[in-house]
Amino acid sequence: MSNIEQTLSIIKPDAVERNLDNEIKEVFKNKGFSIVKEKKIQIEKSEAERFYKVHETKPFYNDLCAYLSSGPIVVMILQKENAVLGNRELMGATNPVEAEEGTIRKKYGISIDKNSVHGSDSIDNAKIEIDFFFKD
Ligand code: IDP
Ligand code: MG
Repeated sequence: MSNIEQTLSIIKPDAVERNLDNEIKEVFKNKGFSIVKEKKIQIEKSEAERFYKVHETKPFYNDLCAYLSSGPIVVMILQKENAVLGNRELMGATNPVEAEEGTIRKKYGISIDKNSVHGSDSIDNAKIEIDFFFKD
C-alpha cells in the first residue's frame, strides 16, 4: 500500500549562508523526495518563537529563535512515501557529532545549534508546520 506523506523541511541559516541550499535540495531529490513547494524567506524572531513554541521552556529557546531568524532560510514541502520518518532519517541526529554517516547533519552540520536542517517529527506536526509556512 502506498503511503505518500508530506513533511516540512527547513534549510537553516548556517547552510543557506554557506550556499549549500541547492546541494541539500539535490540530496533530497536523489533520495526520492519531491519538493512540492519551496520559498526562501527570512522570518522575524517572533515568528521563530511561534514556530518553536514546543521548546519555550528549554534553556536554548531564546538562542534557537534568534538563530532561526538571523538570516535567510529555505522552507520546503517534501513529499514521498513515509516522508516524515524518511526525512528524519536522512537528516540524522540533532547533534551532528552523533549523526550517522550519509546523513545531512553529519555532512553539513556545524554544531548542535547550527545543524543545517529542520524536519517535522510527526505526521501531525508536519501538517501544523506546513500550514505555518504555506497556508495562504
Ligand atoms: P530536532 O531539530 O532534531 O527535531 P529538537 O530537539 O526538536 O531537535 O530541537 C530543535 C532545535 O533546537 C535543534 O535542531 C537544534 O538546532 C536546537 N537544539 C536542540 N537541543 C539543543 C541544545 O541542547 N543546545 C542548543 N540547541 C539545541
Ligand atoms: Mg524537533
